Amino acid sequence: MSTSTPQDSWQNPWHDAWLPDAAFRPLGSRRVLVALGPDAGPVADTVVAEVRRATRLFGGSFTVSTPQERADGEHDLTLELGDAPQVGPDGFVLGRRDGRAYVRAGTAAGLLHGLHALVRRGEDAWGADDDEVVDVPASSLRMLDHWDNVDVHPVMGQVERGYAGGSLWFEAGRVREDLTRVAAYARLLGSVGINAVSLNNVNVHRTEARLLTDGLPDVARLADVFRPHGVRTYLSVSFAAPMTLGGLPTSDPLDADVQRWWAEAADRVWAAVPDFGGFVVKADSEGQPGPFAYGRDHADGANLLARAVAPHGGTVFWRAFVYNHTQDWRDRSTDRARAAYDHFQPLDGRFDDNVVVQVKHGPLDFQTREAVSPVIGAMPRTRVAVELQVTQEYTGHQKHVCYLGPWWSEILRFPLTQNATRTVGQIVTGLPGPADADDPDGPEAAPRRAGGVVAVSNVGDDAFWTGHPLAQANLYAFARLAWDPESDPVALLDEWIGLTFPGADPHVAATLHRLMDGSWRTYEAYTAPLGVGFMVTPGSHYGPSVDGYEYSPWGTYHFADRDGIGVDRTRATGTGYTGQYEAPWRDVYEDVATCPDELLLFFHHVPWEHRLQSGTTVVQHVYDSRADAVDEVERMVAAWADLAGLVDDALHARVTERLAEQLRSATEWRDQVRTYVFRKSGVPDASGRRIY
Ligand code: GCW
Repeated sequence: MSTSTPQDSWQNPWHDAWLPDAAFRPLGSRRVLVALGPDAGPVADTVVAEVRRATRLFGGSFTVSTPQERADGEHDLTLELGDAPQVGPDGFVLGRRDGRAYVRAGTAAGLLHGLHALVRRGEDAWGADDDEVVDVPASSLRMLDHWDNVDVHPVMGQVERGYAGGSLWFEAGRVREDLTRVAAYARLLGSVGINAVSLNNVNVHRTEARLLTDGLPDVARLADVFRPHGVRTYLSVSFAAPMTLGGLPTSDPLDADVQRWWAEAADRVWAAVPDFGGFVVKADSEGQPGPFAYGRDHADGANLLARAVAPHGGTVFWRAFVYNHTQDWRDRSTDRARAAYDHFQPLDGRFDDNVVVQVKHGPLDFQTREAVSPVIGAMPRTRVAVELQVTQEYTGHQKHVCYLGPWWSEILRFPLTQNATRTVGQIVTGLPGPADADDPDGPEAAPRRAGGVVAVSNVGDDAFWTGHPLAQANLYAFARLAWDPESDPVALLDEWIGLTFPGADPHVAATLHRLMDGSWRTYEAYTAPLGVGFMVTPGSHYGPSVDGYEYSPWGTYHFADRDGIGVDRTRATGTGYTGQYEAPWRDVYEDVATCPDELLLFFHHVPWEHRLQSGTTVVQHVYDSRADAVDEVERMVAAWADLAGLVDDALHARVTERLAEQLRSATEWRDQVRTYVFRKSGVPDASGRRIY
């Protein structure tokens, strides 16, 4: 049994995540030449610092030279900044020739990414000569949004929907003095190619708004910490800022004073942070101010900010999460799922080029299972980004093991538009799709529409970064999928395991894989069934409350009664939501016979004894899958217990504690959902398992 404390086994009071020293051993024991031009900049300094650190730790050596000097001396690896037009601003070439490895890039950021790609390959990077790999990110924008509050919010705390302690940078009303930990975070992000962070909550409270004014020196300090890792800084702003900060009587986007106020605000921000990225905006959503107050639409609102930031090369990320959160549950015609499309699709073509419409991946709100949002494919004349949620708001609050890579991969690979021939990943990254030749805007249109891949971060000042140590894999997988939406989420899981637990007993890697690989489906199987969503405790969104949102102004009902369950979103008899999709999905989802089982209750209201494509009935599916999933959690608990002494003690203890809560919570879900369904339907469980 290992007796080490975290402080013994980690270099810092926080966990090393996927960058433990041991992962650098293959690189650090080699002779490395870093060939840079003069004044290569802060990211190049990071490359040098990484190599210096690794070679000092593991006995290798390194030289920094200009490209002209590079022939001198014997080297095992050359990291070279030079001409590499084929890899764009972030990519790199990696290969091995005549027994030597090399990484070449046209920018320091590309070189940094190449260095880490080499680290990820471990000893394999040092084997026989290999074909050259050209690795270019699919998306030029790979962004994490942080819902961090400057002040501790009375309900939401320091980080809204944060399950990993406080904010890494804000503490009790201000930016922390000591940003050492932020630098460690920036290093983690840079190592997996994240290149943008938004610092503050999209729900902008009064103190956050001040980041735009007297908070700017602090924003600049944070930008200084992120910059050496190739990460640009963004801020969430309030649409009402001209009034709350500027003292103007209005925030009307067509008002000249308002326009001037934003232009001056942008001037101040870029004066403080010359490479600032831009603004993220949640407007007319869940109580946030927006253009509707002035009878204007979201294009008017977004373009107001876009024109203010355009002279600086800035971008506005305008969120499409707009719906009526004060609806009446008695009103059967209002469907929250329709809202984003109804608001935004008619505006296609009206947004300025430096506006990105940021769309949640599903039409509701980051549920465990939702249909893919039709908005993503419905705006061919608009730059669109997809927004994923790494923080586990609806997927177990980082108390449950829930590896989300497979879910995001399904979303990114989903063929949404143009008769199902362009995937979400292709739309948001601009990667060519098979339908480009038929594109009404011409084959070159796809890249113009690319808005990027964005997610809500799951980190905090917790020693493990993410509360649940295994939730680090979600941050890792998101970043890697943002780089390449086609990557295999199972391979990414193994990559993460290999880096985070280097040199571990093979039993450790196998157990981690076994615990995490299917964990999203297990979570789905003990929570809300067949895509119906919600059924969570209102407010916290943790734990079961089957009718929690059934009579609520927020929408999202399941309509269970003695005869059946589900939401009729068909064109024929329901809310018409299926009509927001292009063919074939508008028909696939419309027909109960072709609608995939996992989304059946999202699209249809069916009798309890409706037979699924799987052959079982809805009611029996609910009974069986909930019970089987809890059995699986029991096996997960046992498998983890078996790793005691084989992984870091503190990490083992933390996961053990979380798994105990997962088992308790999953059992509660199982029993409440099964019992609810039995009481409504009166249909007994054919398996004879206990119902309360
Ligand atoms: O999922 C909901 C959350 C809110 C969040 C909102 C949003 C930041 O419950 O906490 O607010 O979505 O995405 O804007």
